[in-house]
Amino acid sequence: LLASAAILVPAVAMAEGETIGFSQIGSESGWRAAETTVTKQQAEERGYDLKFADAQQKQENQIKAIRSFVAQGVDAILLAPVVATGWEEVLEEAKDADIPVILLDRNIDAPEDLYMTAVTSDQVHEGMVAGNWLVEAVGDAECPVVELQGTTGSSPAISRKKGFEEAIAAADNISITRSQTGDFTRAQGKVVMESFLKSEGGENICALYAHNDDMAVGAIQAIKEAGLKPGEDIKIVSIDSVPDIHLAMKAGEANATVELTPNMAGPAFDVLEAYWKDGTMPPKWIQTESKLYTSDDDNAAIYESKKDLGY
Ligand code: GZL
Repeated sequence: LLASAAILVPAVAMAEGETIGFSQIGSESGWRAAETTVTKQQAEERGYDLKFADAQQKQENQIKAIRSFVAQGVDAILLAPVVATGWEEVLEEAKDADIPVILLDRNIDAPEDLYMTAVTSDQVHEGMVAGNWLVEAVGDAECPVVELQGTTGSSPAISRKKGFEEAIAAADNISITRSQTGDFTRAQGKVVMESFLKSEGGENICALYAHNDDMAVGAIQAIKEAGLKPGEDIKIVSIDSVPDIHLAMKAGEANATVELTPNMAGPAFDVLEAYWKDGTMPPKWIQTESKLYTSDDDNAAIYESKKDLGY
């Protein structure tokens, strides 16, 4: 006897064909351009329909984008939050719509139930790695440091400052004499470094700590235009490991960088697929690796390995 025809119900909602909204900060740095490239590639490979929104580094544009994604009824939202505060209201709306939100590359000050997980590096650790490198590099020589901070109010700017200061705290010969935001951009990094050189005098600056490589690359230009040798007269340590900082290190114009992977979307999509498959919930933090590179490394080879990744 033929049993009544089984009604084939998909056992699980397949990830294929899901619609995902991505609220991206902008393209302020080479690193972020690479993150966007990788995210789009990953979505393509996994068969997602990715709705991409570039906020031009404005939180209100990110909030508008999230509201639009909720109205469209997307299956998940990726958010790279430009600053750490001001997200509760709009993330409550996503939660009420049962749309999982995953944070990419930055953290927020909000109740953990408002996002599924955060895929980020340990940004305090990144600052400590940079500070520890400088402590090693200068020994007991007097070393006044200038600091180019990331975007004001962003989690990397807050945490990378904290970690660096912890690392140099015990070194009486190392102190931060000037600190100002360069908003993670090359252009601002150059402008602010020019003001540091003018106010301090290049001969009174031993090192630059930049919260990302793009600001360091801008500062290198300013240091050269001031007639000084970046990487020698002024040591330079920064974060991201973008291709151009490896070119600078190869030329002896920068000294160290802490690598940040642009592939935050891969782990994010993996946990979404696990959730859609059987309801598995990820931990609240998925930490990406941080690796120190210096001018002693084979920077030509590292540049070649990164130059086509969309930076
Ligand atoms: C850090 C990330 C930072 C990069 C910068 O996780 O948010 O934002 O270090 C980018 O290059 O602007």
